[in-house]
Amino acid sequence: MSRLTTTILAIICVSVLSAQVAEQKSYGPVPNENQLRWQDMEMYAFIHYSLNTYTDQEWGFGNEDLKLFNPSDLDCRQWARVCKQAGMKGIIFTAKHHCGFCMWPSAYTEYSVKNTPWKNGKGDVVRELADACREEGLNFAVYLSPWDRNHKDYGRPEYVTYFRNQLRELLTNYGEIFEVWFDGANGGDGWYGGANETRKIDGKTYYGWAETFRMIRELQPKAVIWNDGGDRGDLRWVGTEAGNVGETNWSLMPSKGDTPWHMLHYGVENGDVWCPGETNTSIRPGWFYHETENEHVKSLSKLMDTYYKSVGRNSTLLLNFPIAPNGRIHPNDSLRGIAFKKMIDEVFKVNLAEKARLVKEGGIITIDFGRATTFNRFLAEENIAQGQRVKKFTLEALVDGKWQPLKDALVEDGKDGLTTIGHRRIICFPTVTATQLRFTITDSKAEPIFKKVGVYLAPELTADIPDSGEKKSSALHIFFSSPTQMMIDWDTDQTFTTFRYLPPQDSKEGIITHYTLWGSTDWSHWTKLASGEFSNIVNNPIWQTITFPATKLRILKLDADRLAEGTRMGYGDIEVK
Ligand code: FUL
Repeated sequence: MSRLTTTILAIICVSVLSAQVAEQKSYGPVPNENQLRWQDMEMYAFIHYSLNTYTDQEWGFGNEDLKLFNPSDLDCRQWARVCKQAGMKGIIFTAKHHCGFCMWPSAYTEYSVKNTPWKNGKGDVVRELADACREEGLNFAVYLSPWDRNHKDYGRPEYVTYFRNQLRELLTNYGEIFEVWFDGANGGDGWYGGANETRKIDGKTYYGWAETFRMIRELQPKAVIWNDGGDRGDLRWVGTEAGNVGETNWSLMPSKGDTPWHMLHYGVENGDVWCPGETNTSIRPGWFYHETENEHVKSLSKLMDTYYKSVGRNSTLLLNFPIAPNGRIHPNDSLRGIAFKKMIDEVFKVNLAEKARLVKEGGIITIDFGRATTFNRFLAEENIAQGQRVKKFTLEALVDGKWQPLKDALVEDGKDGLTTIGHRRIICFPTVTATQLRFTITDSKAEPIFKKVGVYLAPELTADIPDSGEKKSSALHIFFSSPTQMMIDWDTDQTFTTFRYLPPQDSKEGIITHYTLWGSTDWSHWTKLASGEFSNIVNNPIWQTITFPATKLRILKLDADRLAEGTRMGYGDIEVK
């Protein structure tokens, strides 16, 4: 063999070997710069404000009167200040919700602020908010609903052009945009320029997302794109609006194909694209402001629970603050938001691991405090720029000379919750006093690379007032005259003004989306009390309140005009007042 041949062979052998090593080390996709910057924001606000604020609705039908929009005290600076003090790093604003009303004077529609009495039609809420965010050092982003219940062409190709034109306005006229939020919700029916009908579209093909995404990349190269399936954007919805992502949360997804709920909620361990989860929820039950919810702003313990189940599970938190009819964030929401940030700071003020001795042997990190130390939170962060590598770990505390296993107390179904880590994983457990804490990586895609390990003692928070467990409906005589008709009867005439419906909580089967409510004193003459839609009830299955003029009646009849799924109406609870 000549010298040259030997050298070539050697080169081939070395490259084969290094290819094998590289293969062993490969751990899948990694985030790009935009995704990294976005993930580091951790918490940012949603702001829901539209004509719905003035009609007490969650979804407008598309024909709401423009005269309704005339806030007395609209102050975007107040929104930005509140959000900043609540620890939010940016704001995503509902520039257009499903009703089609534009919060900026779009050149492409008459259904916008330009035809409202507010500032004699010269106002632009998107501009005021974008400016306020910049002044407060917050990032700014837009929500643009693809579903438009106002537009006459919705469902036809012309609408997609209209949608892109609007998006172009938002992406060119308001400075840097950090995220573009499209909403997957679509209830079908709408006003549609007076047609008043149901229009079905195929969400995967109708909007031509690939072309829209190209336009976003060109106009806002630093923005991340939200999506809930279909074409992969840069981040994903986590399949619920309740404020939690799966305790196992991979930032990976398959680049093609459908994304059933479990993929959205838990990510996909061996997915081939980086597509991290964003947990969105509201500080109140609804997304829009409703006076009846002023006393139902989420408690501090509920918000902390949300923080642990989002930011503490390798997700970001998108927390919604609705705007009240006067044009400001209600004091109950702002106070709670600010208290939330103060509590996060309090919990993570002192990292007990900093003063401890850290010993790393193989996949085991032992944190030796040197003396009995009391704690109840553990935090770990992987350097996600190098991928999400850890698959499983254990945590043990050395208490009175014995190692005791710890598990995530927020995971309800018997699992220990000690799986992936990613950007940040926080494990909450009952307060323990121990001299050492042992963190063992038991399974990993490749050598884990940590950015931070922390141990904390969080103050005890009074839990939410526990539900008595008793259903409000247990006091009622309820029966069904058909699978879609519920009757409630009383022995004597009663005067009522309110009917409340809690949908089934564990499945979409039987959830009523459209209803008619009737009352009678004699079983034969029925007065229609109300009819309508429980909007967004599937994604956000909270109590729904129907109010009607005070009426004397003995029997109530609820017709389920449309169900989300199934053929038999269901309920979690019912209240009549
Ligand atoms: C949902 C919408 O239908 C709600 O109204 C709200 O905007 C929420 C953030 O997304 O899917």
